[in-house]
Amino acid sequence: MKKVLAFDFGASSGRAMLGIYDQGDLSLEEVHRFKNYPLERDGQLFWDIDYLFGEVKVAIQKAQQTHVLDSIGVDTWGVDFGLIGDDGQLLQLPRSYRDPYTAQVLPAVSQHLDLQTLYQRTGNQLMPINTLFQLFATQQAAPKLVAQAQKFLFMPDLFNYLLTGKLFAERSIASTAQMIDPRTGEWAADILAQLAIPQKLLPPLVDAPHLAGVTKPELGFGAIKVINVCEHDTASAVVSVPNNQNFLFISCGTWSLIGTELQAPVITDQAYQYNLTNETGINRTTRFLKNLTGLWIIQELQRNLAAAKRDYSFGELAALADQAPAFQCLIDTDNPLFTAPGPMIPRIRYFAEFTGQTPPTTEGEFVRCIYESLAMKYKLTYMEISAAVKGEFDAINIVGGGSQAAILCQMVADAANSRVIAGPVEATALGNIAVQLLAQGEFKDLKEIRDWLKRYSHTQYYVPNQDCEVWDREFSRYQAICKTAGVD
Ligand code: LFR
Repeated sequence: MKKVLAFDFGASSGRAMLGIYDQGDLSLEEVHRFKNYPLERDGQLFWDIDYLFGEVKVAIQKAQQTHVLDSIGVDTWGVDFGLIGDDGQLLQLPRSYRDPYTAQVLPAVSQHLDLQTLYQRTGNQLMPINTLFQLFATQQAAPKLVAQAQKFLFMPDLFNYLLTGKLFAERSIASTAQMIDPRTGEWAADILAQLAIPQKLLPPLVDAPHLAGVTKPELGFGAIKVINVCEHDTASAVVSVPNNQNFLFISCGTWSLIGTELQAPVITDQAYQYNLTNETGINRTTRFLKNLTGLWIIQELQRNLAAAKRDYSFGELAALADQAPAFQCLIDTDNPLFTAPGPMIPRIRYFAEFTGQTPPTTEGEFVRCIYESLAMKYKLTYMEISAAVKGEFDAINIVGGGSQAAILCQMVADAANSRVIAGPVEATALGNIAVQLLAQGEFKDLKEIRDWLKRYSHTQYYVPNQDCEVWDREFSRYQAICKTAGVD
């Protein structure tokens, strides 16, 4: 029997999931959940690291009250990092990518290097939030700070460092940075040189699963192994796609990551034009994908409504959307208008009016508008990815929280005219746990993990219905709307 603890830091909460694995049976228990909103100081957004590490310690204590832990693994979203000084301490709170401080960074970077060459070198979709751009913006605003730094650490590696005192960069999280050459899997040091970012900042790269170290004695937990799992939450989620065939995955949480798993990166002009990214997964596979906005707008809408004393669960919001008329209003869910936290209703109204549509009025209409727009975006991206890899997919696997939204899963089946396999919901935590179990020798390889997940995880199937033609028709209108709005 093995007992492992998986930490997953998401956009609104962090969680510690205890996995107890015994010969093919897994019991999964949330031992601790805590808030994870960015800390606002002087109009800037940061990771509240002392509070969060405090919660990590509480979670370990709670788990240890009744269990002897075999290992711990941490995953978070990509790109964010902390800077460590010569004394081994954080130099300042890590910035949150939700802070729009990099919004204008691409033109500034393009003064130093050609952006298409940067894509060719790193294979990463050019998103202003990427680590390279955050580092560049930090260096521009605070050169002394970067000069004082001894290392930079991605967020999960930072938590591992606080636990073990060891400094590493796990490859899946590092592959979100725009700083890795995906052909070799090593740092693209020349890129950093061109931006005058010191190479001494780069920690050694490791592949999951890797033993980062054991918990420091002064923490009082004894020596628990800390494993570098696939520390990028999306990489962990893709580990647990319960399919060993040719799948398109949608990891649907706050973000939607839509893509496929390949043996080598695809870095072509077409992939560049579609803004498709090459990230690294388990066994150095390529996650060839696009980062899209996911449930974020609905999550914010739910928060906005709750603040106005109108509390709805996701299920209730989906039920309202189900009652609302189809295809009234469509938005581009990736329009920058929707990126920052804040009131979504006026933003959707503004978008609708700007693109000559009648804005939604009821809550159900707003939610339906978001779900339909997401499904349209997935359809578009499905087409782009198929074109870029010159192939079709056997099925779409939706994993993560969004796989619970039957309304969305059916829309995706209809929009893409494809079979949809939905689940597991807990994909990220399961991927984190499975890779810890791989480290403990409980699984032989990725195939064995996925075969086990096929049996273990609860999945739902959706097949396209007759609405496919309507979706095709509405798709042209959607594309025209996006064009008017100026993105895609
Ligand atoms: C999902 C995710 C995406 C990444 C975005 C920002 O949580 O990790 O994969 O692009 O967050 O880091």
